[in-house]
Formats: sequence, structure tokens, C-alpha cells
Amino acid sequence: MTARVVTDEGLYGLGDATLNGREMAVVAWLEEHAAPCLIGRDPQDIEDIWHYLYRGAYWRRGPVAMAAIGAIDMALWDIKGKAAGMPVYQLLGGRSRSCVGLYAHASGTNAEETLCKAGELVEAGFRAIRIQSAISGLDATYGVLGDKKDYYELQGNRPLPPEEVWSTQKYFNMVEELICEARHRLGNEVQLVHDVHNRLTPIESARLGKLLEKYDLLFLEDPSIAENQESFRVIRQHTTTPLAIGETCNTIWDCKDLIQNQLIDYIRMSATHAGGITAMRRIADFAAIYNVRTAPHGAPDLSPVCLAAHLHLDTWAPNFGIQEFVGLGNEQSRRIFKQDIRVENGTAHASEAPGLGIDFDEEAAKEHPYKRSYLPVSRLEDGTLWHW
Ligand code: EZ4
Ligand code: CO
Repeated sequence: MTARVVTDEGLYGLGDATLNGREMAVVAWLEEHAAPCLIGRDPQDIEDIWHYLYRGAYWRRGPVAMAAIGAIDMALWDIKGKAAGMPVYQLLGGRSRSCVGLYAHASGTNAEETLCKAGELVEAGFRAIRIQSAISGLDATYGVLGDKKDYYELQGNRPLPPEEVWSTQKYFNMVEELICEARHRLGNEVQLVHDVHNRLTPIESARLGKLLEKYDLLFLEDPSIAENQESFRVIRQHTTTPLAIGETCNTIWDCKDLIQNQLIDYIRMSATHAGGITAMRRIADFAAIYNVRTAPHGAPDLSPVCLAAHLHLDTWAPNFGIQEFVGLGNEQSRRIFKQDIRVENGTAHASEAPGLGIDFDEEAAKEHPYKRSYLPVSRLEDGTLWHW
């Protein structure tokens, strides 16, 4: 879902308001609440507008409000960059690096298929790969494409949340061998990531971290849900496998304890879900004090506008770690979003155009009316709703 903020001086800015399956709730927040409150304000006052929308509310936070604030904030940075004639990373403080390192996804219905794909990604120049495989004995595994060609085919046509079965035991039967094989086949130069999508309890995550220590992961992504941030002490006490958390966090408060107690190594929030570039900048600076690096979320249900915003943050942030990357969209989205991001040798370059450096063809977008589509819901084999 793309938001456009228009000024009366001919400039406009773009922001991403995607919130898997709940986009129309964000649209209502923007149209019914934000637009009437913002008309007549100076779009240059990004900081004041952010605080007005966040702190000016008696009820703060929440994913719908934060996605809406995120979209407006990105659009305002886009406008400021266009007004200044500078790319957004320059406004943030300038370059900390020449290019942005990416991690790509390899997933398959078994280890062999996953590792073939990983090999192709290494051939294509990627130096960091997320390794996922289907769990044998279960009908579907979250994040694995199965017989689908791409994520858009997998994720784009689920008008109601599909239900999937999860078994921790079946997962443990598969995972160590997968990562062990990946390390042996891909060699010691490639950085490996594995994503658990919050399926484990803290003590199970601790066990997994220990099991995988010898394969030297760049990080273990979302082993457990961090709603109770303190529970990460259990994981941390047991393993030196680096931990990356944050794609479901909406504000700095959702990760404050994780960061200040050094319970994680990478913070993975997105500009879309965390309240925009203003919020991400603040979180990055806070994280730097505690040796936590940034690794922004880069899922297929975030729009290319979000990726553009992330590349500016990644180019600037002194404590940037790595950017998740699932490609530059399918053919349909490339007709709608015009951008000049360069991807080569497993790295990306932020646009040098003023603002975010991405444009949106509204006429082309009209050919694809909004279709609600959901991520799956997970149950145990006895029907218990999962995700602690
Ligand atoms: O869970 O696309 O890191 N990426 C992921 C993805 C996300 C979904 C929701 O954004 O974990 O699979
Ligand atoms: Co993830």
C-alpha cells in the first residue's frame, strides 16, 4: 500500500503503508485521522509532525498507527530530499560505506533443493544467504515456496489466513543437518542466516543456538517472540550464536530492553512498521551504544518504497550490519515502481536522485486493484494455536 503526500508547491513524497492483510485499516487511519490533521502544515517539520502523530495521541503505538505514521514520515523525508536536491542518506548525515551488503533467501522443499538455490545465489555474487527448508512430515512450512514460482505467487492470493501445522520436534529433526550441509557445501566464506519465525520457546531457542554454534551463523533470526523481552536472557545465557530480532516491533519500546541489556546483536525493524525513517534513525543511534547493529526487514510484503528508504538508512547508519533482500519485485511491481537502485555482487546502492529516488505510476497501479492477502496462522498438531 503506497501513500502519497502532496504539497501545494508541486512536490510530493511517497511512503509505504503495507500491513499484511490489514492495509485498509491503515488507509482509514490515514484518510480519516491523519489527512485532516496535516492539511495546512509545513511538510519540512518532519520531527514535529512525527511527535504530533505519535505523542499527540492519548493512545500511542499499535501496528496500524505506526504503519500510517511510517508512511507519512517516509513521504516527508522524500519531499525534504527533493526540496534540498539531495538523496535522503545525505540528509541523515552522509555516507558511512560505499555500498549496502545484502542477504538473499534460499528455500526449498528439502536440503538439496535449498542448497542448489544457495549455490546459485553465491554464483550470482551474494555473500550472505538465509537458509530455509520445508519440514518433512508437515504439509506446509512457513516461508518455503513449495511449488510456487515466487513469493508474490505464494503470498499474494490468500483472502483469509491459511492455517499451517507446526511441530517443534519435526523441525529439530531437520534443522541441524540443513545448516551443517549448508556450511560444508558453501564453504567458510559465505555468511549464513536462518529464520525461525518465532516458532520456538526461549529454552528451545537456547538449545537451537547451542546446536548451531559450530556452524558460525551470521545470526539466528527471530528464534522466539520477544513480546516478553526479558525472556531472551534464557537464550543469551546459553549460546553465543548471534541473535536478530525486530521485524514485528512497532516502536523503540518493543526492543528497548533487548538492546540495552545486550540480549541481541541485530535489530531488524522496518521503516514501514516502526514509524518511518525518523524512528529508525533514533533506534539505530540507541542500538549503537550497546553494540547492536541494524539489519532491516526486507520481506516481499514490504513495498519497494520501504526498500528505498532502508537503503538510505543503511548507507548512513554507522552501525549498519546487513539488509535483507528478496529482489526488486516481480514484473508487475516493476511497472508500477520506478527506481534506479543498483544491485551487484550481493550489494545494493541507494539512489543518488533527490529524496528517496523512487516513483509510483498511479495509472499502472490502477490495473491492479487491492486484494487482501494474509500470512498463515500456525497451530500445533493437536490444534492449539501456536506462537508464544
Ligand atoms: O515473516 O513476509 O524476514 N522475513 C520474513 C518474512 C516475513 C513475512 C512478513 O513480513 O521473516 O517471511
Ligand atoms: Co524474518
